[in-house]
Parts: sequence; structure tokens; C-alpha cells
Amino acid sequence: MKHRRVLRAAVTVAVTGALAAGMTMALTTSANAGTTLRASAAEKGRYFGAAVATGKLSTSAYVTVLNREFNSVVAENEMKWDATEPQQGQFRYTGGDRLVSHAQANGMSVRGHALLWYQQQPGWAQNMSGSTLRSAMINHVTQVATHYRGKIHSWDVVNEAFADGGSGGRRDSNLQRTGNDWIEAAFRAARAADPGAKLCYNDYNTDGINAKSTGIYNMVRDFKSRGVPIDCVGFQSHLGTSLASDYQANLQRFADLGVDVQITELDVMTGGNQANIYGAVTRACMNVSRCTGITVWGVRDCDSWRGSDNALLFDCNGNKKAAYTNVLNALNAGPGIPTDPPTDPPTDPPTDPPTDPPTDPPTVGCSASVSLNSWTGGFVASVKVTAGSAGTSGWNVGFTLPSGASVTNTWSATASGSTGTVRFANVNYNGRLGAGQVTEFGFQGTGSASGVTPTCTAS
Ligand code: G2I
Repeated sequence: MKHRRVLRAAVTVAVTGALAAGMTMALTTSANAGTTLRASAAEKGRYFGAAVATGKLSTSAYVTVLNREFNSVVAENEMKWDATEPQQGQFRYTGGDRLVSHAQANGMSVRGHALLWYQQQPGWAQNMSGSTLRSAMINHVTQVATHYRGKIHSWDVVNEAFADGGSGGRRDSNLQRTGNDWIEAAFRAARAADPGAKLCYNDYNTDGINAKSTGIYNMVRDFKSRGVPIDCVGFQSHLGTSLASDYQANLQRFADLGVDVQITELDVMTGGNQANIYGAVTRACMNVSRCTGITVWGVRDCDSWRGSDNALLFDCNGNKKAAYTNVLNALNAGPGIPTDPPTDPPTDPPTDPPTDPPTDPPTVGCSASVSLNSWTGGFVASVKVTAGSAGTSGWNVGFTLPSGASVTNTWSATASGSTGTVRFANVNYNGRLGAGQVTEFGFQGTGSASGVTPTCTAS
């Protein structure tokens, strides 16, 4: 994420004054409030989404409601591991692709759900363990996120990895038994495959400040402090007949860690409180400026996995329920979120070579350090580059890899070579560093990189 902050800072400097209007709030009054969920959410800079079973995209009553009310979709099942890689190495994207085309044709963004989950694994993966599973799961993340590169707003990279109950710890699973670092390895692989997607951790029973949500909170804080690429946390919000009084406070504490929050699978038990709870959840999201969108887990009551709970916003005939009205009103009444400054990339730095060759020895130019997450047969390397006293206009970091090791993915740098001596050059947005400034890049590989040391040269 470092590079995004750097990019944004550069853009902000470039537009000082003239385009400050780009940062105005998306303010709306009830007089011109939207009359559909998608319009009202969009007016407040957010999305409103639904989980879709692609088989229903040929049912016109379903599609009518979907297209009128929602500007985001997520596949209820079609992008899960068992659907996308039914046999190892054989990928099937039919259902997911169909949903992406529907979204693109109807002005909807797409949430990706879910790259890794202990459930709905194909049989071949269920039977794997250890380093074989670790490699297979990282390959799965890489392949699927690469296939959908540029088309996904947010990926649930890892789903439901924490245990219920009071432990606040990880859930046991074949994935967890490959090593506690499996989650960060997955996030790094996802970032490498689709640098434009927001990368989320998603879970349920996290609807307030409790042992499980606190366990996740601690993981996110740790990831942010170590530069593991995480951008958002999904709160599924499969709710019963009451809502935790600290629902909003819980969202806010995650937002305060520097991640977006999203309500990802909302549905609520039917009964007297249903409409109130829907309204309260929507208000909580609106009150948290980093709550960027809400997704309900299905369109009509009869589409829901919750059977007779009648847990959604539309009845089986597609009629709006009281819960719908409360959600719409809460969207219309809620505050907007500041729109981002213009996202145009900064203009390239001047290409003229410096007239004087740098006279400093390379150690003054920059230094680099590496931290490795390794497992049998593979590794992810995170590299920190620190500019020396003169700053840099570009940098290049070299490693000599042990024999048998090979680079398979790189992010935030351009690699040359994949075995033996490999070099990583800055990309256009992270070459220019002020004195002492730090940037990060990473690469993933097969084999072992243990003991490697970087050398950094600056220009
Ligand atoms: O369980 C509710 C949700 C909890 N969070 C993660 C979500 O991915 C999960 O969604 C549900 C789907 O709504 C169900 O539709 O995940 C279930 C799987 O655990 C989905 O159910 C499965 C059935 O278990 C399969 O038998 C069936 O083949 O749906 C499949 C496709 O219809």
C-alpha cells in the first residue's frame, strides 16, 4: 500500500489549489434523494450490492430487481475454489465470467468471493496438506486473481479463517496447518496478480467488539505494521433478531487501522426487528467514512440460503419490504464520503539524465533489507528500500539466489532475471525518494531464498 500513498501524495501536490474542488463532499439533501438503492448509495460515494446465483440471470423477474436496485454484485458460489479449479490446474471460469459480463453491461462493480476458504474446496485440495497444499493454494490465488485482473473491485482473499468462541485465534483447517503465515502469503500473491483490486479479509460473527473480531483486528494491525498488503475487512453480518450495540464502533476501530470496511453478506432474521436492524446496519455504515459499501446475500427472500428466514429486502415476488424502505431512507439520510482527488497518474519524472554522475558511493545512495516468509518449496520476499542522504531518482536492488530458487512474481518493481543473479528496478511511481524515505517491493518464488542479502544502487 505504500506505493498508493506515495502516488496519492504526488497527485495531491500536483493539483494543489486548482483542483481542490475535487475533494468536496458528495452532499445530497432529501429533496433530491435517490429512489433506488443503487442511486442512493452512489450519491453517497458507496455501492449497494447483492450476491447473485448466475443460474438466475435468465429469470426476468430476478434480473429486473437486480438491475434496478444494485450497482455491485458478488457470485454466491461461482468464484469459489471448487467452482474455479475443479481439477488441479484446470480452471473453469464460465459462471464467474458470466457474472462479470452482466455487471459490466449494467454499470455494476464486482466483489470477488472467495480465493481461499476452508469450505467449498475441491476434493483434490481437501486431500492435500503441507507444502503441496501451500503451493497449490498460492497457485490458485495467482491464477484466479490474474484471470479477473482489472475486473474486481474487492477480493475476499481469505474467508472465515478465525475460530468462533472466545479464543480469538485461528480456525483449524488444512490451510491453517500449512503454517500461520498462509494468510499473508495469500494476500501477497493476490496483490502481485491484481494490483488494482482491494484485498479484503472476510468473516462472520464479527458484528461487534468480541473475541473473534478482536483476533481479526490484531491480525490486521500486524499486517499494516509489517506492510502485508491488506486494504479492507468484510463483515458478513448474517444477523439474528438483535444487533450488537457496538456494531458501528467495531467498524470504526477497523477503519482507524487504515483499511476500508464493507458489509459483505448482510441478511437478517425475519420478525419485528428485521426492518429496524437493516436500517441500523445501513446507518452504521454511512456513519463510518471508510465503510465503502453494503452487499446483501441474495435478492429476494426465496433466493436466500436461509430458507424460511425471509431474510432479504424483497419478498419472493420482488416486492419491496419494510426493511427495504429503512435501508433506502438510511442511505438518503447518511453523510457522503469525501471523493478521492483525481486519480490521473502523475506525469513522468523528467527523463534527462543527470548532468553530473553521482559521486557518492552506492551505500550512501540507498540501502535495502529483506524479510522472508518461507515454506518448503516456496517463499515470499518483502524488500524495504531506504534512500540515503541525497535521495534517489531511481534504484536497483540485486540478489544472488541459491541454485534451485526462481522468481515467479514481482510487485512494485520490475524484475530482470529469475534465477541466479536477479535485479529489481523501481517502477515509475516509487523511484524518486527523499533523503531517508522508504519504499517497499516484493517478489514470490519457488525453492529456497534463505540467507539472501540485497545490494542497493541508486541513481
Ligand atoms: O453460508 C452462507 C455464506 C457464509 N459466508 C460465506 C458464503 O460463501 C456463504 O454462502 C453460502 C451460499 O449462499 C450457499 O449457496 O455458501 C454455501 C456453501 O457453504 C452455499 O451452499 C452451497 C451448497 O452447500 C451446495 O450443496 C450447493 O451445491 O451451494 C451450492 C450451489 O448451489
